[in-house]
Amino acid sequence: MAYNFDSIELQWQERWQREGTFCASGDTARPKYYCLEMFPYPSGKIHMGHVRNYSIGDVIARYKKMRGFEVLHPMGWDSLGLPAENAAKERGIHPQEWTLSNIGTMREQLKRMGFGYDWDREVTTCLPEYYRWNQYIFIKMFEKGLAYKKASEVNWCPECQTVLANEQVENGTCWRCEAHVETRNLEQWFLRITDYADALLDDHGDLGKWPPQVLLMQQNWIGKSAGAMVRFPVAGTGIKIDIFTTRLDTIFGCTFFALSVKHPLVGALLADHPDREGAEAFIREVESDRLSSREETEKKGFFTGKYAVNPFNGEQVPIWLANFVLMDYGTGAIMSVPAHDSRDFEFAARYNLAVREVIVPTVETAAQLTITKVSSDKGFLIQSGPYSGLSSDEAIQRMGDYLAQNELGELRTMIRLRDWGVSRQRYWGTPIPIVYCERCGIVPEKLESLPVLLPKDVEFSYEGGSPLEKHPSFKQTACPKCGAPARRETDTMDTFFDSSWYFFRYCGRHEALPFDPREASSWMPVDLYIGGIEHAILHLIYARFFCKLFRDFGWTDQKEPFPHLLTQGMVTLGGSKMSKSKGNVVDPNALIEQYGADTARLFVLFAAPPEKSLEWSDKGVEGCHRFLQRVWAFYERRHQELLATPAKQSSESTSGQALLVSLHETIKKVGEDIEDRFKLNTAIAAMMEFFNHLSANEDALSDEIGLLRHALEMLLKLLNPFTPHFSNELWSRLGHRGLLENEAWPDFDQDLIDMQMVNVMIQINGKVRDKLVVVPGLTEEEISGKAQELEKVRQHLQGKTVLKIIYVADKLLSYVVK
Ligand code: ANZ
Ligand code: ZN
Repeated sequence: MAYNFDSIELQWQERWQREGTFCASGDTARPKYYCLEMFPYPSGKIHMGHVRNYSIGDVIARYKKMRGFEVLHPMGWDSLGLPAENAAKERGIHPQEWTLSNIGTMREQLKRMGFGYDWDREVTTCLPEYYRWNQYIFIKMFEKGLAYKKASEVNWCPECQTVLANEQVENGTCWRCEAHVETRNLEQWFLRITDYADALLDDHGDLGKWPPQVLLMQQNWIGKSAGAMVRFPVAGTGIKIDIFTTRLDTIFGCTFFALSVKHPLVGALLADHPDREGAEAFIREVESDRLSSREETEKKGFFTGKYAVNPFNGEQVPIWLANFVLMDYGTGAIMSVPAHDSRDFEFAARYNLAVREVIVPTVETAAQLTITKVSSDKGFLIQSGPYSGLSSDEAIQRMGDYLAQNELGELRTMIRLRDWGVSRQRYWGTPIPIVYCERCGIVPEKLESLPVLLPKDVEFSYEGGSPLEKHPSFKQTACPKCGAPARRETDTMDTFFDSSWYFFRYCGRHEALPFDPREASSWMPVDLYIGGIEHAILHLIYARFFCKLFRDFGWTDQKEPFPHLLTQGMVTLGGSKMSKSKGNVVDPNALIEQYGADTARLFVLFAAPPEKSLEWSDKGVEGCHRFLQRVWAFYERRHQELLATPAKQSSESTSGQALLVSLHETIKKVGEDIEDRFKLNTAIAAMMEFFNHLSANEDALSDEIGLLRHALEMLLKLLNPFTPHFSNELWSRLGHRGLLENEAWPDFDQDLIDMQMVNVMIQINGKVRDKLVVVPGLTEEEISGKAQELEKVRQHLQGKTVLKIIYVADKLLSYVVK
């Protein structure tokens, strides 16, 4: 009978579900293992990226289960957010129906892949039973001053009368109506993540199992720099402006001063400017440049007519408005040192401003005063009054002392990270549980009144603000404090809020808290978190922030939620990422229909190591399928004998011994590859190699059926995490009633491996260059293939022609080369 994956796969999926094979229990003596993959956005159906991510996680989860761990492997839906709202506008489907129906489809697809999830713990963020806890957490944050409101800028389309996300602004115009986008100041909600900036940085020490580039990206995102704040008075006015610099040592080289057009003192500086209109036009221009592209535009400036006084030497330098000074970093004002900062240099060149060098690389070069190119390296000071001759670091300390003593500023550390703006003027999100009362001000909803339900009867149109804003009664409520008529907040939360704590929720539900702290303390931290590199910054920083916050709330004792992070590579076709817009996608459904879930799993795991990108290959898929067919055919060929014979774990014959060695080597390698940075591809290669060995010796072993049975059974155990339906099917056909998932992972016998291994010397022109330690009985091709992977052998063969190869089995491989 042929390998009929369709009926096989459905049957095992049903059995897993029936037996609750993957339901985790917190109460066991077994050690725990929490394996987590990033939950998907339910956009319609699963794509290859999901198949890959979830196949990797499933192998690890199943492997750990066979290793004796109590495994938690949950799944859920990150199901609030803009696409549902767009679908509603475009197709007239309510976001809730669209989302829940997508979830239904995708859940079935995941089951069809055979992924072993504990579906009892499924989390769906768009349901009130989940988002009510977003509201609860928000209120707790509000009570501690960690959620607050402040005016902040948003993109505003005057035609559509609505707020636009950055990605909805195309070249400064609205993506929908092409009207010119403006910025507006709106009151918005923020979370005080900056309070946790130091903890987020310091605890990188606990994240040794994260990819270094992810840590670096987070570090840059938080952007902590040591520097100084310096107060510059504006000549002839009472105004003083603070700047932030990382290079206080260059202050004698400051030849001009620059301000963001958004700086609050711009108005005061320009109050008596003769060309007010020119100034305003400049400000508008910078604004629209900023909206139209995120790339660095050319440097532009406008002279304010005012001068700033350098507190170190009393020098007056011109104050400019400059487009490269950002308001949301530092103080929004800078001292410009064109000799040592390339942005300042570009600006100075354009507007003909002075350039004065004050840092040289060595003490000796201090005498030469020629400026060749901008160097921002630290060095030694010149032309810097009493500080000349000092090293940069020494000068920074002394200048810092001077600032502090004279109250002109101080040494200070700045961070780039901003508080997290969580307000969204949208419908399909968690309503922010706040009420505005004329008498009481900003009042959080009462905890016992949660959830603040998202009303279903809303109108989806672009005009006139968000659907909640336009809803006839949602806004009208009573003040939770005094009962007077009051207005409900109509902003909803950023969906990153939802994904910042869902992994706590999987641990267990609770009546009065977002999750069960007792369950969480037994399951957390997540032992392995697997997901795309695109979440390297925001999601992972927010989730780490929430974990620290929950620790301060007393809900967990964890500092870090994910001590081990695996970022899987993308799936490509024709060298570029599979994407609908490029039209280069392979639909997982088609693949399952043609080859079955086990082949699909095997291919995505075999074609590349998890963290590398994976190029799609139909040939590769076929190759994996053929492998399974060959194992199947082996069973078919021998099944009557196999069934009639008990497994035997030893052998007296040479080929029998060689098979055992190869088996134990394979058990060892597969386990080690999985444990060592999840080299699932080489683990699969080892199993394929083992099966080749087995089938090559099938005839030689035809009177050792018990041994063949043992070998096949062990192979099925090793394969089980990768191709669980296939493995269980053959396992049961061999007469076993239980599931392979409940079998222990096989042990290997190192003594047996050592005893049986042979040393094969590799000679080149009579000289021994290296040796191979291998199982006995390998062919010349197998040995020379392995030999050519040895570095020393490769070196000596490079550029040479092989004239002759002599092979003495299990002893010597000798090359004669010229
Ligand atoms: C003078 C100077 C001399 C600077 C020099 C650098 C090199 P990081 O390291 O990223 O923190 N800067 C400060 N605030 C800015 C703003 N709002 N927009 C644009 N640039 C700003 O960068 C700090 C440096 O970036 C500061 O140090 C300042 O330029 C500039 F040889 O001051 B520096
Ligand atoms: Zn009130």
